[in-house]
Amino acid sequence: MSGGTWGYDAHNGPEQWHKGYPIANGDFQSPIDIKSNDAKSDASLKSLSINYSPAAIKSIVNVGHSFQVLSEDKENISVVRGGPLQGTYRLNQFHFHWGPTNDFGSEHTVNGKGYAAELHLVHWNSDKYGSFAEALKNADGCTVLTVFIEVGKAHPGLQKVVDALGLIQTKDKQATFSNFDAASFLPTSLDYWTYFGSLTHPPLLECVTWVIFREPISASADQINQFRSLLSSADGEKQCPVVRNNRPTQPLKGRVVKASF
Ligand code: 3UG
Ligand code: ZN
Repeated sequence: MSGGTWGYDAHNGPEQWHKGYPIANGDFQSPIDIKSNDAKSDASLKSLSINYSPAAIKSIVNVGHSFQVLSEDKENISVVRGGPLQGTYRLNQFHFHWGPTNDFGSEHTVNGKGYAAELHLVHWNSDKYGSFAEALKNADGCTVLTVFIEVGKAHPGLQKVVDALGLIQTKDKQATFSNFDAASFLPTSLDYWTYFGSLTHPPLLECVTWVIFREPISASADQINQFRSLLSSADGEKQCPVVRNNRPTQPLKGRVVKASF
């Protein structure tokens, strides 16, 4: 990674990240393989309460290795509470992870099986911390609601996102993206697994209560294919598509995954 920045290629990818970010070899890294038979069913886990406001969604931005849809960071208008969480966590952004083909693009796996893509709805603990940046430095700082995506019927909500990708083809481009219902991405059942882990790319901070929905949602092959049309290159540079942005699974190191069901 010397002289450059991290990415997902051989020279700057997940196997190299530990050189700039030693926590890559830490005890609470993500993603993981969820072994469903080892997950501990926990009757005390409450159900999740998710309240998203379409008015909170503001913009879509190309961050080079991926794209993000940003939510209003100033007020608790889109939040998650309950489940394994203490207090209120505010939506900051959502983004996706994908792979070179739709056979395997997710970060988390279930019993060794990957999905075509994975959605991360990223939230921070706005009861305890003053900003997302501050929350990242704390074990109870963040929660990421995670939805697996399988190939099937086209997803109407995702189509609005895919249509906006044309406006942010190159790195650092931003576009207005508003009045979007992030709740349209939630599966019918809110049964979930939960465990403590990290951000899945640098800075890899161990600040995330992961909440992973058991039931996947569907998107069409064409919708997922269009993620790979995003460019990691800036305007005027040699065009370089984001072929993949998924980290392989990391050692569990004694952690116990809990199941809400
Ligand atoms: C994330 C995730 C982040 C990050 C990351 F916000 F949501 S993930 O959901 N894939 O675990 C960040 F690295 F991996 N950050 C937060 C990126 C840099 C700024 C702080
Ligand atoms: Zn992510």
